Amino acid sequence: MVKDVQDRSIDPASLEMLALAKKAGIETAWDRFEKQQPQCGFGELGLCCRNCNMGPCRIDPFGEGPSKGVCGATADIIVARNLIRSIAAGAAAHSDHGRGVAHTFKLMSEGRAPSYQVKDKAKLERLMKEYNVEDQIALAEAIMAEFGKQEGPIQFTLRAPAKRIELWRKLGIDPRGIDREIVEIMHRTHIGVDNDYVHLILQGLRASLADGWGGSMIATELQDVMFGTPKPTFSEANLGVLEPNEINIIIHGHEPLLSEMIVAAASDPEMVELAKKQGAIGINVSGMCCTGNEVLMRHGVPVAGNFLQQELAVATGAVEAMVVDIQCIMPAIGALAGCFHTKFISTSPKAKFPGATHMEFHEETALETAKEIVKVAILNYQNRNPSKVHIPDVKTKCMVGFSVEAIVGALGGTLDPLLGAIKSGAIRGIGAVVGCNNPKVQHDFGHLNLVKELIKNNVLVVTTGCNALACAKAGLLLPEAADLAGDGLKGVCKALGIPPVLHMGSCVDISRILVAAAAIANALDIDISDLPAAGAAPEWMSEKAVSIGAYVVGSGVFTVLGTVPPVLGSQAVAGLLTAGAKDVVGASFAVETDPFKAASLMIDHIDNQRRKLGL
Ligand code: BF8
Repeated sequence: MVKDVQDRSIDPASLEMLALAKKAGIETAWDRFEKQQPQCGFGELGLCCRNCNMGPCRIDPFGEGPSKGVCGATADIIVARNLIRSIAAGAAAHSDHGRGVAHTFKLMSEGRAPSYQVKDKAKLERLMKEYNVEDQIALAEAIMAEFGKQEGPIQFTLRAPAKRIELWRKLGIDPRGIDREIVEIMHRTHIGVDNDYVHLILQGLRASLADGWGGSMIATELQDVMFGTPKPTFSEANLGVLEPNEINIIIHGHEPLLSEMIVAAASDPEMVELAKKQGAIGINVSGMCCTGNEVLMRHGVPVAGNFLQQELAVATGAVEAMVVDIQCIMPAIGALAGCFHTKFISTSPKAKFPGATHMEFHEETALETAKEIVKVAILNYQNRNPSKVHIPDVKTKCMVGFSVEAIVGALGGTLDPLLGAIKSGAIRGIGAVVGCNNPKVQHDFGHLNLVKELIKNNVLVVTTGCNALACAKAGLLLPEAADLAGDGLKGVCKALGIPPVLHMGSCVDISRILVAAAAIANALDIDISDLPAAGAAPEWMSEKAVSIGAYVVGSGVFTVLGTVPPVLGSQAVAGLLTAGAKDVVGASFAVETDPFKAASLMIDHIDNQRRKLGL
């Protein structure tokens, strides 16, 4: 547990704001985390069951108290059920995002969402070919139908190597429709249904695969079609991107359906003119969390920070509006915004918050609503209290936007240079480092130290989500960061002019990493589980991260978790996840809270894989 304010983060902008927050008596997630100590020991071990009203039941981990719930459920059953319910929630969140994007794509294709257009025609055509349909509306219908498919396969799973698909089929975890798998988790974890922990975990993997190769991949692909496939571009990251003399609008959440429109509305000359009339020199839109990643990589919109910085951004006193949609938005923002002039604006029909002004966003009238929101922010500038404004002078340049297409482009149109560098050992392997912040870990400490260790050891890092933002703030997304890499990786980066850490986007864009892994495995004619690659989520906290971890392992990639998942109450479940899974899906989890040791685990795994491949 982090006690001293100066130990809460390693990010200088955050430390500056944390000191200010302490002085001003502003409460943050770190303070609330401390007030929660000690956290429930049964919950931490996954041993609390609330699935029926004979409970809540809890199992005594020391063997002195109850060893079964009222229905007779053991620790193994309770831990497995709790875990896969988290997977269901995480998969639902990603996939509902994907569904929202697919719905908008359908409305756009039918001419009912005029604010949206096709920006990547080539990708649209590739998708139509993949789905074997003749027109855009048929594609939209086929993709919408994926969610409720009663029988498999879902189309994008066919992108996986043939050996992986065969394995999924053999294990009975080749996913059907996303909704189907999530409902089946909720059914099987109801009292008195599925009480075999292995069988439960397999269903968890199946639903997670429907997320990674289904809901998340649908989100990524259709976002690229509507908003453009990211290309390398430069921008800036950290709280210092807020401008003292401009209207600051922060877009926070996940769906670019909203953030794209806010970005467009804010550059409307009418809006800029109105901002000037209010005495501001312009409108400054910046991002937060994954929607920040979306507009960062497509438009170079600067990003104010990652998950644990959302309250610190409001505490700068310089934010006219924080506009949010879904996921990872702290309900605490409402009360905090009330201490400043900041308008906290919720927009999703699915997500309301105490203290927020709700300006509901619908695809049919997207740009109009975005303009109304921007106007509210502009008119709020006059309420800013200059004596409360404190913007840390900390921001860092970053190079972002490495979609798979962009990586292949940077390599000269083929994966061959990358394969050659892996074979020669110049690149030892690939590390996918992703995920959240969590006050259980010193903010950004896990992310940055793990990534730096990997690149120092010639492991090329691909990153998304809040890890990507931590790397952006620390300068690791710049080509110059190659100087921190081992000689082999440094040489490759310098020759190609790329950073040693490639920003691949938001958390749904981990689907890009799956596509890249499948393409590399296919090129080498091996399964994903044979690749010299490993994954990590050093500071994970969300249920989406649980689903991600499950589909990454289910796809064959060894993954190290930096915070302890609530499974240690069952030795059987913990053993299955950290060892037994290797014999089932060819990959397993490790839990390691020390990022340096986590890097060693990943590097050892990569070296083992290389040996097995004869490299
Ligand atoms: O989807 S990494 S804190 S912002 S859950 Fe949330 Fe975690 Fe950040 Fe994006 Ni992902």
